Amino acid sequence: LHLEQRLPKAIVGHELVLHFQPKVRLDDYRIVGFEALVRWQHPEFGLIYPNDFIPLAEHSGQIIELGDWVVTACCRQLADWQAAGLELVPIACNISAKQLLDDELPERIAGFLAASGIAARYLEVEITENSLIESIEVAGHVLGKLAGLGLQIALDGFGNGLSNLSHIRSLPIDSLKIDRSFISDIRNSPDDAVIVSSIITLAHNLKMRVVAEGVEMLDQLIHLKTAGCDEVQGYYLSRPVTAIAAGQLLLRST
Ligand code: G
Ligand code: G
Ligand code: MN
Ligand code: NA
Repeated sequence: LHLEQRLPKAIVGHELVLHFQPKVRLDDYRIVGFEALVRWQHPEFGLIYPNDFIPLAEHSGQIIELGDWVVTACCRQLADWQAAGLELVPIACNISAKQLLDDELPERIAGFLAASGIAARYLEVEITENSLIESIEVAGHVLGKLAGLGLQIALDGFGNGLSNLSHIRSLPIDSLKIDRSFISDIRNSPDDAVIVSSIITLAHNLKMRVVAEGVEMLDQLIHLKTAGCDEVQGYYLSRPVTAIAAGQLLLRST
């Protein structure tokens, strides 16, 4: 496919787009945030999903440039909504391991925020525990700087991968996103239900919010609300949508 060779051109040539998936608060069903998910609008192959090019970008190092594009596009989106008079909610972007090892990332993000006139609390980063393996020292330092700037930090896919409870003690984490593998069968699997309620208790006792991912059915949502989960994200509420559709959802939600 030669995707890797074309990627630099895609980054500078406006072929990347962000879709946005709402996070909904279970107290009042308002949208309290969005997750930005990158797509590549390829002139020949059509819409390409991140699983088909993020690994290539990580391997080649282009993830740094791509990641900067994602953050600037999130800042631009927030600035557009602010200019339109919408009440802002944070946008979260997914950050790869390589980005977390780049100790100049916090300064660049601070620059993107300043250039767009957006307060740091409206930008969130989602990291996975797998991205902490290579160097917890450097990654912890970068996360500390991001948190110091005022960004929110979410731990993505929690409970899956290489979970290590010392991470949530030592890192500045604001919310846990329960991996969707625990949500899919929550109504029928007592084990999954116990794991989810234990994660919720753990998070709340550590003063963190809990978001459930991959909510596809009403009965899952009801179960999560009863269990005290704070926020939900998933196809039942909305698929990831274009910027225009996301703005309309936000306008109707507030
Ligand atoms: O949107 P979709 O569910 O297909 O995303 C698949 C994977 O791609 C998810 O694990 C998601 O975290 C990752 N992903 C989506 N957008 C980005 C991005 O902007 N940067 C990075 N590093 N990963 C992303
Ligand atoms: O790894 P991460 O959590 O960042 O990935 C988010 C991915 O999950 C995106 O690719 C998004 O399209 C996908 N996603 C979002 N909601 C749902 C859902 O309800 N079910 C499933 N199967 N995937 C979802
Ligand atoms: Mn994510
Ligand atoms: Na996830």
